[in-house]
Amino acid sequence: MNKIDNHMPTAEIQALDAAHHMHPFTKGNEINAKGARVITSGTGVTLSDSEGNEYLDAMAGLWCVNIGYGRKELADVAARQMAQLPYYNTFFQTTHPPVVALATRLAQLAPGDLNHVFFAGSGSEANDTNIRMVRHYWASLGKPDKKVIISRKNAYHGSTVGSASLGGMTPMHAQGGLPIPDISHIDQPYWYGEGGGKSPEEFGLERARCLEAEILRLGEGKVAAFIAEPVQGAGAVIIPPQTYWPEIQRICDKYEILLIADEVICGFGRTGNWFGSQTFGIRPDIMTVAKGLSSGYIPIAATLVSDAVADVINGGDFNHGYTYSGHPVACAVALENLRILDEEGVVDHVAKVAGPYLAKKWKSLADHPLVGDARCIGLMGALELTSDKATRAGFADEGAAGQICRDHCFDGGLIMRATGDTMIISPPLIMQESDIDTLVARARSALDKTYADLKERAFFNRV
Ligand code: PXG
Repeated sequence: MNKIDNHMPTAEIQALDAAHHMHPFTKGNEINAKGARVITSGTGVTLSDSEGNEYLDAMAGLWCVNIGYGRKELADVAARQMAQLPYYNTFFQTTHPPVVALATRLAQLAPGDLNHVFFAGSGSEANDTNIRMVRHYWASLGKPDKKVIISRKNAYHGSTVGSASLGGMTPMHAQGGLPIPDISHIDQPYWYGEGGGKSPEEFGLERARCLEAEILRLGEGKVAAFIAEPVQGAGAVIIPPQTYWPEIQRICDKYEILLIADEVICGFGRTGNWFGSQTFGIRPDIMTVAKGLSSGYIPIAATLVSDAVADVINGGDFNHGYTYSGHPVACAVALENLRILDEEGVVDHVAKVAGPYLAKKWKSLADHPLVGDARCIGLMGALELTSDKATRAGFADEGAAGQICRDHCFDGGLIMRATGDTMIISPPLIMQESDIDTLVARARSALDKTYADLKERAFFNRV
């Protein structure tokens, strides 16, 4: 009687959804009144809904379905592992083959000497692990006061109490008593929005030096680590100027601050290398991975740890771990996903084919009257909607233009996200050139319709 399947009428699914399911980051009453869109299946880069509509998914789910939908190999591996050993923990002096194989593979793939892996179930959990690990690391070295973690405004590091505190999203901090103590946030390298008349290079250096200023303000003896995404994802695909990361690296080295690269979005090919750290020449001490690790087919995440940090942590008990740390089924699925990424040359495809092609097509959208900036790197990109290209002015009703555009995208068969008035994409990495043509054509059509709507609704009165 309670079976929810694809044959149930959409309205019935929506009614049950409204009655019982609470959606993340959503105005509950609004979605309940309207009825959620019911997604029922996916193949390649395409999703289908319960009404038979098809969408090109330019968000790869939530920045995660790197190999695309419908890869049966992953389902087969999961079924085999479930039959053999569906679960065992790694807490009590035990291990199992899938967790060993995945840790070994990650150590091979990761840059530098990130040879040690602590598993978690989500990016948020892995970042919570990082908070405890870096503080415990310094305490173990006799420096218990080195516990402040510096992060950035508008960073996204997760939704648990710890990881949301690391993140710099003010609407998240406003709920539930965040942030926890000893986290501090510096300004982000968002040149389009905050760079004013400065060159990107000058601005990148200036924003990197905010880290040095913060370390000096707090005192080097108080700072444990700096955490950042190589490219801010949820913050609206903020690609730092070329000068930013080298200066950040110099500062972390100079002041003995651990550098944590949050690769939850940038990892596993998104920027055209296995990791964003390689794209930007970052040498992290710790790396957070999730999402693309399993292409979202199953929840799994990890903290990758350098030899030096692991040496200290392994010196005693680390009183930390999750029931599902190194879950055998999740590890087996992740391994199969990494095999596909590797053997099918998906990362190279992003670097040599899809990334350059997207760059050419995506940047051509900058000529649209509504677009103030069209930027991308690898297979992630953003369009800044503006009411005045010359001044980069936004709109009086912030976020409304983005939502109008997002709705036109959906109606036109394209899933593109709005973050405020910035449209963002992060499609599956297996996109072919013809998919990119479709993506960009649908995006342009949605922009045209949005522009017409905004004019009609007098959104441009401000300028
Ligand atoms: N770090 C980064 C860089 C992320 O993007 C997390 C950590 C947390 O991962 P989990 O698996 O705990 O969600 C993320 C997640 C959005 C959006 O609106 C982005 C994420 C999650 C939810 C929404 O773009 N990223």
